[in-house]
Amino acid sequence: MAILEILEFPDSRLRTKAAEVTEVTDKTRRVIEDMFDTMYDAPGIGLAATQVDVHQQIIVIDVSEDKSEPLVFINPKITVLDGELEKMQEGCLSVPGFYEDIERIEHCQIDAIGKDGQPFTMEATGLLAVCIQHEMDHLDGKLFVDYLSNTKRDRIRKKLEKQHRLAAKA
Ligand code: GNR
Ligand code: NI
Repeated sequence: MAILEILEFPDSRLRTKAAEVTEVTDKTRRVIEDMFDTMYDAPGIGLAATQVDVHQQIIVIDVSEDKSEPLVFINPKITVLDGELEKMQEGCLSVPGFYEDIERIEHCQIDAIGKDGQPFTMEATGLLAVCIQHEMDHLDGKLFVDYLSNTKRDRIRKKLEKQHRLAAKA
């Protein structure tokens, strides 16, 4: 059991583009275990490796009520199944304390590799679809605040920078 440090906006490491995983090894599975520990502890419904400063295309998600449905997506690819957009309030463990409405694709298909190294396909709607898109953005160096106005994003950045300064002094 290892809880990893979650990088926070505006940390420039969150802008790193994750590399494809070329082979799923025991080391990959150890990172995945630590990511689940970190996500459940936070608590959150998803976590991208980028957020724990591991720049490989790995996502963990659990959107179930009782935290009983862990999902792993390695090298995920998204296909839009329905162009419709849905607006949902999003938060992010890397932008703690801020919540904003973001539009995402409502219905998509994900092709990925599982922790066993086997490719699989999954259809997603609702919160799961939103969460997958949010996590895939992280792998691409993108954050939900990037969809907001510059004014709003700057306000969030300044508040978090102030918190980080205060935390560093304590
Ligand atoms: O825990 C999280 N909740 C959430 C809610 C709405 C839309 C996306 C998310 S993901 C977030 C955890 C996180 O930051 N993952 O990167
Ligand atoms: Ni996030």
